[in-house]
Amino acid sequence: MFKKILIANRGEIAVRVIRACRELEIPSVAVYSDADRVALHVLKADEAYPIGGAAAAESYLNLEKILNVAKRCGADAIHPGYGFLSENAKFAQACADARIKFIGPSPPSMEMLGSKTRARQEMEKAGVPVVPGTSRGLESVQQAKDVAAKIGYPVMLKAAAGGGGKGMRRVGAAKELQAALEAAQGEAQRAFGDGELYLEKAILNPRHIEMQVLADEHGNTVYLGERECSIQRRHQKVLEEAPSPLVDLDMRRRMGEVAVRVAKAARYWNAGTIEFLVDQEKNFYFLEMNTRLQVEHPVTELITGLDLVELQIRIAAGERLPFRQEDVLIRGHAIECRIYAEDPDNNYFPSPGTITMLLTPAGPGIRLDSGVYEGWTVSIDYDPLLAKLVGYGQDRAQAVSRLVRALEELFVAGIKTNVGLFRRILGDGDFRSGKIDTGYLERLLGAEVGCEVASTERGGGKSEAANVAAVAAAVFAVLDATSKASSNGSGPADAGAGAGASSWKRTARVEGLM
Ligand code: MV4
Repeated sequence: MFKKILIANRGEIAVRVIRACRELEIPSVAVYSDADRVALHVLKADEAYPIGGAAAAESYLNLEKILNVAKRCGADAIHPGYGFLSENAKFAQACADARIKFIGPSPPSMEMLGSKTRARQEMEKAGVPVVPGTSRGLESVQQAKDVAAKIGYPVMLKAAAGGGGKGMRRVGAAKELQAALEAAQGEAQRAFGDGELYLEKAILNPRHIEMQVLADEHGNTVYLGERECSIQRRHQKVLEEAPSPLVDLDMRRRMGEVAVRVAKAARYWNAGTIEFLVDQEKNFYFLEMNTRLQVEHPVTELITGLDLVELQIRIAAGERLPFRQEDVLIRGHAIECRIYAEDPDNNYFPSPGTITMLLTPAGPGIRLDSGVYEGWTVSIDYDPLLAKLVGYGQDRAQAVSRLVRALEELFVAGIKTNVGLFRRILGDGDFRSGKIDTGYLERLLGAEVGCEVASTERGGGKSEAANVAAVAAAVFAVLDATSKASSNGSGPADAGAGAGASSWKRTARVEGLM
């Protein structure tokens, strides 16, 4: 087993990895930027070292600084968490070159799956169902038109180096194709330094369902069930659950076996996630594989009883999987709410500031993976995820009631949060009956009165003025939060629409005490 693990990340996921290290009795090492000197992960780790400026490029993305700390403090493994360097094959290779174990897959696996066209080629070869389309970079407008005519419009243009919806475009007809190709190629070139594009048939109103896999370095691979991730906004997941209300035993087995085939085709090891698009007839298609631990891993942990981070560490240390596929049992239901420092009244823009009061939920079936504490100042430099509130129950209804109860217990003051959004989703009839697809959240928010930006977008062309106004409001929100940080004037964060009268009364009572 490792002697010391460095966590190349921050926030709730760094805290999550530190917890696993503690249980394994492995000393943990935090790294932190100038903005994170008193961050929760720094307070909780056994050792902590500064790595540079607040900008991620100067700290959490700086592979040399991180490797230098690892060498200096004697860490023999690095856990990358999610985001930052977690899917960077060059970083994984640099770790190997420094004889430090990267807790994740091999660099060649990461490279193969990082190129979406290469991944499609390999998966087609392996007999994995992929969305009809091209698996090589598009070479001309004419070629794109020929393929699109054959598979039928609408089609999606995607960046080979992209993923997660970045640089994606929907094309409804042949006459739009040339302009879309040129725009998408420029965008991909600027965003990823690689303009390669491919084309897929557009699946209408798809669901996004992903399968967790775990593989050891000795060729054993298992699937741990699916997660339903259809509740997203602008490619940002908001709420995830496991199992998916759509998936029955037979579908789970078929998707799981395909996921294992994907992992084996990529000679994959450690934890990974295979993303599928599911159409209205419940056909599923491979989309991409994420080569990291995901934000939403806790819902899988709750329904399987497994500790994914502990297993990641054991696998990286060369251990064999301690169970077989037939030993993996799925029991109960789990739902995760991603609590963000966002302003629901300002188009869910990041809303940094100091948390002046924090009351956290607990009790039966509640798990809170948090990266913040009362008094902590949420900065604008990073993703504004504060915590993940996860509800678990014997069935979906119990998971929902427990979450609703926990959301009532949660109280955050000083910053705005998206907590009110979860009250709406969990109380919504379509959600409760499992009628969700990737358009669900836009529909729910679009139906909201006074949601002007969203309704403008639904109407077609984006309003430049609305975007400019939103950016301006966000800038003012930041300036405002800074100027009155000590006046306690920013008020309760979670008393938004739908909170109900009792919540307002409670807010008044708590404020009266402060
Ligand atoms: C698609 C699609 C429809 N058809 N591909 C967006 C994220 C990226 N991983 C893939 N995405 C999509 N790819 C085809 N051929 C629709 C989406 C999509 C989506 C997917 C998952 C979750 C939310 C989404 C929201 C809009 C579009």
